[in-house]
Amino acid sequence: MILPTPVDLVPAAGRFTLTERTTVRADGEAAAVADLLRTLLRPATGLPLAPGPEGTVALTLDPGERDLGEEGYRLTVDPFQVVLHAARPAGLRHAVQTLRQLLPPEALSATPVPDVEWTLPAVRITDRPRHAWRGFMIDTARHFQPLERLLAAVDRIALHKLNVLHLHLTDDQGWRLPVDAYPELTGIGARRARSMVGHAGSTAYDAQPHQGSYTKAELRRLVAHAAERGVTVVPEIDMPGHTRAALAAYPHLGNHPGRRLDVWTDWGVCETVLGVHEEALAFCRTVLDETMELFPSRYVHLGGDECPTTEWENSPAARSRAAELGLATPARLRGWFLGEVGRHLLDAGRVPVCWAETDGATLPVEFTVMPWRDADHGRDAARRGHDVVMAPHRATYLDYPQSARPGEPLGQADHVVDLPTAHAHQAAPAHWDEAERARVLGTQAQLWSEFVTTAEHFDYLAYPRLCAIADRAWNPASDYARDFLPALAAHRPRLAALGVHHAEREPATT
Ligand code: TNX
Repeated sequence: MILPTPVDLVPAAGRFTLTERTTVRADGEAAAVADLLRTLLRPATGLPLAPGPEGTVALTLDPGERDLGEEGYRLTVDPFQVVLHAARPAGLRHAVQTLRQLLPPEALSATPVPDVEWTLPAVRITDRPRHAWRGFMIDTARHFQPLERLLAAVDRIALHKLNVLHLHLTDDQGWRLPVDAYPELTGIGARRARSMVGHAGSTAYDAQPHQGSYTKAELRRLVAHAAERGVTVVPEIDMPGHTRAALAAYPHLGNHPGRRLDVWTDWGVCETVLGVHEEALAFCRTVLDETMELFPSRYVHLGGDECPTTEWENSPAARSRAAELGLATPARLRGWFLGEVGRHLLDAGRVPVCWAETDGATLPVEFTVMPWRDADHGRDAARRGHDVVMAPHRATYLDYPQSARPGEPLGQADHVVDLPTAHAHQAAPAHWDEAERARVLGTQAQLWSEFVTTAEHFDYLAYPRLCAIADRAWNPASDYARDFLPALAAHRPRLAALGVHHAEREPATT
């Protein structure tokens, strides 16, 4: 049983076994996907799966197969051959992930597994995703997430046929992106003296520094590793709020040039924001130029969330800027700021993305919007003509506890996102009209990392809820009890073979 659940799967009689002698036929662009198949199967199986024109495993591409679209595929297994077929390489990569899941779960192990027959059941699968954007956001700012964890995350999300890794790289508590023009962003901004223990507003702190940043070489490696697996890395540089770490490094970018700030050690929403002057705009453009050099993705995320406007309201310079621009109130400067910086991305041929906030009406229509508060903010944005990627916190925030059971580790406390809730989230809700639904690019899960300090906790929060979100984003017809839960039961040994520390129990269903 495959996860995400395929749209159409017909079991057939017989089976096919991969052996030392099995060869793989793949022409043109399919050859790179055959390499991926070898890379993924070799650690556990040791099988060479050598290229050969007569191969009984065939990867074929036919751009004329319009029905399969960008990411659809057909996978046919019979006793004589295995055929992976798609219109585009992205579809073939998904076929490879399905093939891996048809094998015994040990096939996903990172180390050799002796004495296993690498057998596939005969089957005919025709499959394609409901949504083009199926993402996972990782917050690398609140707690630094080492490169190895991100590389592993890419492997795992590709297994679940997710195709976007959204990297939240900067925030009040840390700046993780190297920028040559502003070296103190990581020199000063990547380290904080301590961390608040507990939720926002707590008065307890640990006594240890927290730090970390990536090198450009590491980020390039991540982008290449992801691309080979069909995953696009979308970088996020949060602005004009959530910039305290940058302001600790370069105070002149803020609203009080002479002030010395530390990298924030608290959780919650920080009052300190960028100024609305030319230096701050030039800073953002330069940072984005270096970001675009590292990340070829069409989409670049500008954050834009939770931007308190008190500093602007109290700043004569910001107030007069708002007046010059004809804005009704300095609070409108957020939309103006994002519009200015967004235009820089548009001029470079990229699409700006930002989190939806209540003043979203002032954003240029070219922005793609991510509603995170209320799902129906997505509907408002769609009506204004924005493309939308749904990320409503009540269904997609994996930093929320997954149950109210005693002993559940510390998470954002105000809500529980259990497995049925994560699975129930429809990115394009039935009560929206056709035109609104057509604006929905897809959906994604968010792992904010205030409380995520170890690989084990990261996995525990992500799995299996990410499996549920991936299933729903791929196959909207999948029923929780009838389709998803049995697929998850078959999938858990795969997670175990991958070394994922997944939450073991499903909540009781009634
Ligand atoms: C809200 S969602 C935030 C994050 C926090 C998260 C905690 C969003 C755009 N902003 O800064 O980490 O809540 O759940």
